[in-house]
Amino acid sequence: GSQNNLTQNEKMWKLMQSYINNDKETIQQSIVNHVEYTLAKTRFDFSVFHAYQAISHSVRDRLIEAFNDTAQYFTHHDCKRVYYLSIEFLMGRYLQNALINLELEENYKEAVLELGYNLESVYEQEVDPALGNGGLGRLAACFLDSMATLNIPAWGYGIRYSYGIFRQLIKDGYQYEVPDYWLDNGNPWEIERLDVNYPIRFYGYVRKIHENGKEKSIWEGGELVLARAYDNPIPGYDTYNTINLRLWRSLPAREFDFNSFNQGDYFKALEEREKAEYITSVLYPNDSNYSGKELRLKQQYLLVCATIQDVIRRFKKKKRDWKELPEKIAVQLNDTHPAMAIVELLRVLIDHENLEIEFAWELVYRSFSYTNHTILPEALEKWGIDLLANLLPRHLEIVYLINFIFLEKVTKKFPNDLHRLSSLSIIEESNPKKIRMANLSIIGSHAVNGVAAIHSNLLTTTLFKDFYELRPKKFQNKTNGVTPRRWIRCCNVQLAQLYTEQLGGDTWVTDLTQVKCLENMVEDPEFQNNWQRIKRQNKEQLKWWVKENCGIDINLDSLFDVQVKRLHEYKRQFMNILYVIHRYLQIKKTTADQRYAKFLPRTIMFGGKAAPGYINAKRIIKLICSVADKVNTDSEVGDLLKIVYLPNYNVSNAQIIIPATELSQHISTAGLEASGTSNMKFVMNGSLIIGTMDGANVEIAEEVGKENMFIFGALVDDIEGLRNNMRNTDPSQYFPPELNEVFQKIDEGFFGAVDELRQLISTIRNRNDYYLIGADFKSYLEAQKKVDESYRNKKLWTKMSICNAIRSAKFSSDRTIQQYADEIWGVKAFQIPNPSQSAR
Ligand code: CJB
Repeated sequence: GSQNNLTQNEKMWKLMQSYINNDKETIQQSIVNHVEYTLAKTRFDFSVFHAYQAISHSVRDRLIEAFNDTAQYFTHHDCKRVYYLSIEFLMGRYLQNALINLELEENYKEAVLELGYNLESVYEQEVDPALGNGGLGRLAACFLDSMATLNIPAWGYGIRYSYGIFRQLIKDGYQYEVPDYWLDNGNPWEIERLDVNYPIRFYGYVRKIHENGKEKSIWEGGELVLARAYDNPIPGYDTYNTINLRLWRSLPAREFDFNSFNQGDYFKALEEREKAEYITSVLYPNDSNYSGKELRLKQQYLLVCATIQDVIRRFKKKKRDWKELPEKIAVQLNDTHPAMAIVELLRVLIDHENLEIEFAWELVYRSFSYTNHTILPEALEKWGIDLLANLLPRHLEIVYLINFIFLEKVTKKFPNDLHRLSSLSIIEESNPKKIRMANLSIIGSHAVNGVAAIHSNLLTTTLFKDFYELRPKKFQNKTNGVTPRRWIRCCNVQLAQLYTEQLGGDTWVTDLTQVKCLENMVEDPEFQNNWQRIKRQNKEQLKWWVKENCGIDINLDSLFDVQVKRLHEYKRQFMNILYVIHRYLQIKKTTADQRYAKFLPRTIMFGGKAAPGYINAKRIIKLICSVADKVNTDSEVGDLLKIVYLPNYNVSNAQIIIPATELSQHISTAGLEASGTSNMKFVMNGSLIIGTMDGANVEIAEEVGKENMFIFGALVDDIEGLRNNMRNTDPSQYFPPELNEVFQKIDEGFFGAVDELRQLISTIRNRNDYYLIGADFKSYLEAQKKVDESYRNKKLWTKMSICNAIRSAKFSSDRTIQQYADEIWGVKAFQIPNPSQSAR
């Protein structure tokens, strides 16, 4: 028949035209097919975990189809692309998010139920892909969701670590780090690209040759490894667009060194090659803390070098002039970790493509932009010259070249200003000299942004002041945001339902400003009842989680008070637990008959990982756990006070913790938390904030109203004066009496672990309270008192909670990404038509 007359291409097209259907039977058929042919299991002998695997593969099929169509569509329209480069992507579980974004959750729920499985328990089977430490990596994940949803032609680029952030065990009050080999059972969400491999060079030397009267540099020798692409489809919500997160894995190079295999030691030579795999083995578990390890620089360069090759290959697919580059690509640097991409692109343009340096440089900085995420000095990357000279010799030469050209321009504008010159220079004139990656990032970018208004202001007035004076227009603010898909729609299904009912539809999921319309429900008794019911059900869920994971019974009627984030002195979990001790001592001082009248029951929960080498952070965990031991077993206290350390805080348990929280703590020393993003998630889920005027708290207060938050503590402008005061005051006078009493109890060994805990408090007691716990403690106490008063008035609390949630629209990452797209990237949306909605 006519079939035989089709060309091979036409035949394939015809077969592919049968787009996947999503009725119950087709879904079930595809799941069963995967059980049989992908897992090679019999239908009668498979567990809920196999169900998870089969279901995921069936969802993956649907993702891949949209993913391929999207990529083709972008290519066909030759649109400007955004490349979001990040050393971390903290994605969390895929399955539920994918189903919700594809709007297939109901279909699958039904289909799976008939096969004998409850979809929720299937979700629980998935390990968290935890390729990030905390805020920075999670921000990148939220951004991908928003870029897909807003139909922006964007790709994420990162590293496929074999080991994500370690799993945290708490035993006898101490943190233990267990390796997270998350790929153990395979990963249905990725597509291994056997045919996308790029060579990456390390070490070697630069040879100079002369060609047409010009000097040319050739970087050669050293070691080669391969970077292989693994693609992770990212579906948008309420759109067919599905973008890509491309992660690189290192492998031994295909070319081999004849000499080493000829020495006779075959095994030794193989061993050398195997070392290549180690580069992308493990995520560095430091949050906001730089450590100048060579392996880390190798990871960074692998990411950068593979990505730039990929970007250039795509740009060159069409024949065009290099001058079009900044009109076709926008590269966003998520902090300085991928900043070497600036040098790498310039290197390719001048060494391989033979462009003139001035022309190439203009293409580079017009293409790049850079986001700063912290002003903490210990987090700023500075690579030693020797390390760089050895690992990336040509890049070091180019850095000097960039610096020379840049400083010449500065000198013209500010003659005889050596001080300014040395602060702007990429090279820190220390011994040994260092490369300042922040300076390189600013110089190589057309836009630089902070992540909340207060933080962006600090950048231009302190850390990057001199750069700001040079190019004020380069500096912008992009207040962070979080995706309402994962952080409302997925994690708080009941709240999502309430919104959908009240608003008569679910378009709020992509336009959070709609929930503002519920202002008129704030006083509505029925709405308030629904609100309370939802919070209580979420609290129940957390109660079970705590019972199962910590063995502790918590009181459902108590105020759920939560501080979950990485352990860090600037975040002041220490201050929180010192207050808890104070509260405990007050309860003990009250006679039994008065206790319940005087104190409100509270459950205070902490969670978060400490970097393995961060001694003080680990001591803070020990203090929290020691206090918990004492208090939780004190029969005089009963359920008036319970303290819980939630082990292994991660994205999937955040999805349980956050919706159940009534009060969340964001209490960093003013000026030190660049933004914070969990504060946004808590507010969206109706938690009230006790917090300082820091990071995005400031803007949250503007949106929800100060009267709906518990704000306390020194303002950023007070900090310097307070530190001076602290250093000049006798410690016994400096700390308020309530705090001295707490210190004394710890000193006495009341909570055990006396040596360790004494060392911890001695770090702040001896005129060394850098994070100003002593200065803020009094006002923290007052804020806590207000919390209790407000919670006593259930109606008032509910009202405050509602106001927080319905006024949180600004903190949707959709708003953030739209601003990046308009004000930094200059990209437009390209929405691909949904084939199932158009005639085929
Ligand atoms: N941040 O998570 C990190 N790691 C760093 O190395 C530096 C900063 C955090 O980034 C978040 C996203 O911008 C911020 O919300 C948070 O304040 C900051 O500490």
